[in-house]
Amino acid sequence: MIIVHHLNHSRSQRVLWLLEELGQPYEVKRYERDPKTMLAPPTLRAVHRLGKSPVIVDGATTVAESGAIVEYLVERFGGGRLIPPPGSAERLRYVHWLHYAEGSAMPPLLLKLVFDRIATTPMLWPVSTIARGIAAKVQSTFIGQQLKLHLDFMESELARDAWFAGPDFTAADIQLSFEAAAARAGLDASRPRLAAFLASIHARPAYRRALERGGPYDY
Ligand SMILES: N[C@@H](CCC(=O)N[C@@H](CS)C(=O)NCC(=O)O)C(=O)O
Repeated sequence: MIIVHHLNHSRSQRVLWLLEELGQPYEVKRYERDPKTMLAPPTLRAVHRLGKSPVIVDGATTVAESGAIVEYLVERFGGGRLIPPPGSAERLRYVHWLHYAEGSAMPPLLLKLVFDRIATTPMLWPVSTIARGIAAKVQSTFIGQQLKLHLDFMESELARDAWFAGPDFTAADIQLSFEAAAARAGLDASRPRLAAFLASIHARPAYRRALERGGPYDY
């Protein structure tokens, strides 16, 4: 039985969802973020030295990093499902999106989260004024532009097909489902295809089952 080491409000929700899509039984071991630091508890380090989620354990095999977990599960249990055929144009797109999610889209989203927090964390004057000034400058000169670039890119790519890799739903769509983060970055009516993508994934029975297994999810 696969064990998913699942942190609340985190990327490991993707892994639960993928396992539900594959119909593969799994056990969820839950971890709660520290409410102040939002970090994972130190107990997660006993599973993998980085102490981050997701991590899965499949018998003697431990796999960390959500993209690697997706590749592992699709190869081991997919039987050709949720991945385009080898050698196809869709397969290359699939590989691109699988890496793009963490490699390109996530860094500006994470920066936004950090700098939003700097702007709202109570601090003594004059540190608060300086910190908020720097945060606002970084947001306006770098983060905002980068997020727009990526959201525009994703929106335009969805003009070709309803799903990222092609006409069929794949595990790359699961890897790209950091919906709350995307919403924080300004996902509104001006990006109808991304909004439709989110509505489509939310309607999938496997997505809903995974939410029931994983608990509260705001990521
Ligand atoms: N690139 C890694 C990121 C892993 C990661 O940073 N996970 C977050 C949750 S979304 C985490 O464990 N945060 C708590 C911590 O860093 O202590 C992946 O895709 O798995």
